[in-house]
Amino acid sequence: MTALQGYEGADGPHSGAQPALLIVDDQPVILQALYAIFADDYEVFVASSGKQALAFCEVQLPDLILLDVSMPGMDGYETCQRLQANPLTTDIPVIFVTASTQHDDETRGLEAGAVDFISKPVNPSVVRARVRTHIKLKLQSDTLRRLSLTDGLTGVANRRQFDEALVNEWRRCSRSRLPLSLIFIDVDYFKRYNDGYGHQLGDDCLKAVAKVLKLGLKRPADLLARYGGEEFVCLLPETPLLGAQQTANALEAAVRALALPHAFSDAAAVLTISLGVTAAEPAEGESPAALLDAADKLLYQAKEAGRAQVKAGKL
Ligand code: GH3
Ligand code: MG
Ligand code: MG
Repeated sequence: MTALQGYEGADGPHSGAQPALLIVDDQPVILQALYAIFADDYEVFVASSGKQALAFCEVQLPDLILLDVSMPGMDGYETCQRLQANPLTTDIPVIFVTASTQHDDETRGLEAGAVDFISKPVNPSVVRARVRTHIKLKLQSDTLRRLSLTDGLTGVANRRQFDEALVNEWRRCSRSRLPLSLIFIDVDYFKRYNDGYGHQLGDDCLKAVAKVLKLGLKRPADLLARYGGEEFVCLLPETPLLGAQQTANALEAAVRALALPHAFSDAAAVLTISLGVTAAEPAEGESPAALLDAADKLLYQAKEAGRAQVKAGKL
C-alpha cells in the first residue's frame, strides 16, 4: 500500500522524521478533510477499510490511528480489538471518529481499547489538539521503552533486553526446531586497563569494543547486548555451532584489529577479548539457563588457556 492513495496533488511521502498517522474511513470526503488537517505536521497514510488498516500495520507501524467507527465489513470496534490483540500493534493509540453521540458507543469504543473519541463533523482545532496530545504521549512511551532496553554507555541492548530475547528466541527456535547459539564475551585484563589508563579511557574502550562487535554481527536477528561491566553477549538465532564459532573468531580478530594499546595485558600488546561459544537445539519446557551456563564455562576455559581466544562446544 502506498501513502496518500488516490490523492493526486499531495506532497507525496514525507522524510520519515515526522510521526506517522494512519486515518481509516470508508468515506473519501472524510479522509480528504482529515488528511488536509494533518498533512503539514505528520506523515499521513490513509486506509478505506478496517482490513486495509490491519494490512498497512503489517508493513509499517503508525504512531497513531484515527479510526472510523461505522464502516462496511469490519467495523471500527473489531478493527481496534484486532490491533489490541496483536502484540506488534497493541501499543498504537487509536482515536475513534464517530457520528454517534451515544454514551454507549463511546463506552464500547473505550472498552475496545481506544484512547479517545472525536465526533463528526470534525472540528479541526479539536482533532488537531487531541491527536497532538496522544502522539506526544506515544512518543514519550516509545522513548522510555527504548531507554529501558538500552545500555547507557555503549548504546547496545542491555541485560534486560537480552533476557527477554533469550526467552523469546529459545521458544521460537524450539518451535521451529532450529539451533540457537550464544557467545559470551569478556574483555581481557580490563581491570589493569582501567588502572593503567584511567576509567574515562576504559569507558571509551568499552564503547569502541561494543561498536566493533555490533558491526561483526551480520544477520538482522542477531543480538548484541552488554551483559554487565566488561562482558558482552551475542544471541544468534537459527545458527548452528559451526556458524557461531566462525562469528566468534571474526569478533576476536576484529577487536584485536582495533589495535587499542594495552601495555598491561599479559595476552597481547593490544586490547583483546576472550569468548565462549555454545549452541543448543532448544526444547519446549527446557530453560535457556543451561545455554548461558555452558557459554560462561567455555569463556572461563578460554581465559585459563591464555585469553584472546575462542572456546566452543555443544550444550
Ligand atoms: P580477565 O582477563 O580475567 O577478564 O580480567 P579483568 O581484569 O578483565 O576482569 P575483572 O572482572 O577482574 O575486572 C573487570 C573490570 O572491568 C573491573 C572494572 O574496573 C571494569 N569495569 C566494569 N564496568 C566498567 C565500566 O562501565 N567502565 C569502565 N571503565 N570499567 C568497567
Ligand atoms: Mg568480567
Ligand atoms: Mg575481563
